[in-house]
Amino acid sequence: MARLTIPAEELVRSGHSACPGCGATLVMRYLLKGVGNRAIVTVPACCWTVIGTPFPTTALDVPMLDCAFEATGASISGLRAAADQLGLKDVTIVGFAGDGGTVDIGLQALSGMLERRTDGIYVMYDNEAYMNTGVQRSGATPEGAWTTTTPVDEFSRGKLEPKKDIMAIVAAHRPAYAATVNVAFPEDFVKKVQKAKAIKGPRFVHALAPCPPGWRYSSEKTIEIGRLATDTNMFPLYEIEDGVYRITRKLGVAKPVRDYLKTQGRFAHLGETEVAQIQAEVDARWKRLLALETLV
Ligand SMILES: Cc1ncc(C[n+]2csc(CCOP(=O)(O)OP(=O)(O)O)c2C)c(N)n1
Ligand code: SF4
Repeated sequence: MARLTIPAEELVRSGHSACPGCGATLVMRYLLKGVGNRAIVTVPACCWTVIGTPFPTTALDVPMLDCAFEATGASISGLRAAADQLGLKDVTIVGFAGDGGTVDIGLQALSGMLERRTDGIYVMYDNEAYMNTGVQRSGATPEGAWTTTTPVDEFSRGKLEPKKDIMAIVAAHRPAYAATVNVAFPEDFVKKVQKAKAIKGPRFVHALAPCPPGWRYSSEKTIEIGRLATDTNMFPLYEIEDGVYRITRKLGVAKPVRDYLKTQGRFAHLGETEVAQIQAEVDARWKRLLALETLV
């Protein structure tokens, strides 16, 4: 019989209201498998408030606090202080926010939490747009992607600006631990969360969360597309521990980014020149990451 490498306990219940194939739901599932049931999760306005709390029920078997859109980092610090006052030392405080709520509106609160050295884990699930309000571009939307605010028509070719590098912003705060994870690699995901749990201080997890309606693909393809994101180096897997970088999935030869882009309707308009530009940027970012790994 195959040996289970990730905990069997489920802390996300069935009957939630996510779309079929939702990567963000898998992020919460694997996160809680790694953290365990002594956790309090604070969630700002995003898809997950809708997924997790169809009134009068909850999809989580741990307490969940609904905070304001911009406040996740502050909410983590407040919950940690309250838990400490109550002597709840074994409780892990987790913030769980979307990319819009993190790289844009919540950036100041995240920076404050990291700078205060709050003992908590901030998880950003990255579906690369403001999905809950109808697929508007966020700072984390990749270059070239169609969204409702970066349309594809005679005047526009999708998003013009590159994806904001949240890991670099977080790394500049010298967190105790930071890691990228991907729902297509659950063992790596849960292992990193377990590691984060065991470390004290501010920790950050950047989780890729494919989104069928927002990325315009059929819902059964979530894992296949997630794998391609990492295997083309679009979304590399690595961790930063005390400032030291370690790449956790390195390929001999990465697949071409074209293989990833062609799986999703949001990139369907891109021509050969635009794909080549994206490939060049991915190659440059990968080279930089390899260089960072050699710095100690
Ligand atoms: C201050 C404020 N502005 C706008 C909103 C409306 N709003 C609710 S959810 C949301 C989108 C959230 O996007 P993201 O953080 O990327 O999470 P996702 O919806 O993609 O899961 C917005 C704009 C709000 N709740 N509060
Ligand atoms: S819109 Fe995307 S992130 Fe939101 S529930 Fe649906 S699949 Fe999940």
